[in-house]
Amino acid sequence: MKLYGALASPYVARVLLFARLKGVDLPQADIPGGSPRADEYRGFTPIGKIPSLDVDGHCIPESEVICEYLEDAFPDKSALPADALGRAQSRTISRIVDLYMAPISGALARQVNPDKRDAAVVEENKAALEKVWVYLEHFMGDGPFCVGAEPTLGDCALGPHMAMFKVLVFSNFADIADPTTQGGRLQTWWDAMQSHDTCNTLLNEYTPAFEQMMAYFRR
Ligand SMILES: N[C@@H](CCC(=O)N[C@@H](CS)C(=O)NCC(=O)O)C(=O)O
Repeated sequence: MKLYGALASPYVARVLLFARLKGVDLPQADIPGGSPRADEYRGFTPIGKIPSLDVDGHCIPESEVICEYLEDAFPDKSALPADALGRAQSRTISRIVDLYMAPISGALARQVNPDKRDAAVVEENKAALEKVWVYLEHFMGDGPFCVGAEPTLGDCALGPHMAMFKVLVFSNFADIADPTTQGGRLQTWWDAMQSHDTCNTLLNEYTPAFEQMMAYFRR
């Protein structure tokens, strides 16, 4: 079993954090052909995105599906809440990240350079992001993590994404406030992530890896 994809991707970071929480050894390997766009990699996964998991030559694509595979294949230590409702809550956070938060990062990444910025696009995405914070806070449990006292799937999705937003969005768009510094539920959550050894270590590895990509977005 090996994982293809660089840590600078928040989706790769999600899988790595999930595996670490479960105590699963998940080796990373070079992408076949050297790039997600390479023919060799497209032969393995025509989706052409990272991460993908190679299980004896079988491809499992999509970070969320990879996490669920790890949960099924290595059941000794779970990284989902114990009860059905908690599991649904944790998965909901992960879905909100993928369906509503991720498209905003893509849109704002194209607006990082102030000389090429379209104020209307920024405004539209700022408004969309405010809704995302409402969705997250609404569906998070008591905490301090997304659901309960331990990090689970939802934290693995949201943690790297929020760390990416700190570098990509909150540092570049003065009008878009960082919700993890506003004293609400998302701050409680972020503080918990910082205080948790495994989460903190992963986020501290992820952030400089993503920062290296900022030169590309500033063009
Ligand atoms: N829904 C996918 C998203 C994966 C994704 O968008 N990965 C990006 C990197 S962050 C990618 O591979 N882009 C194609 C490329 O880099 O050429 C997942 O959860 O795994």
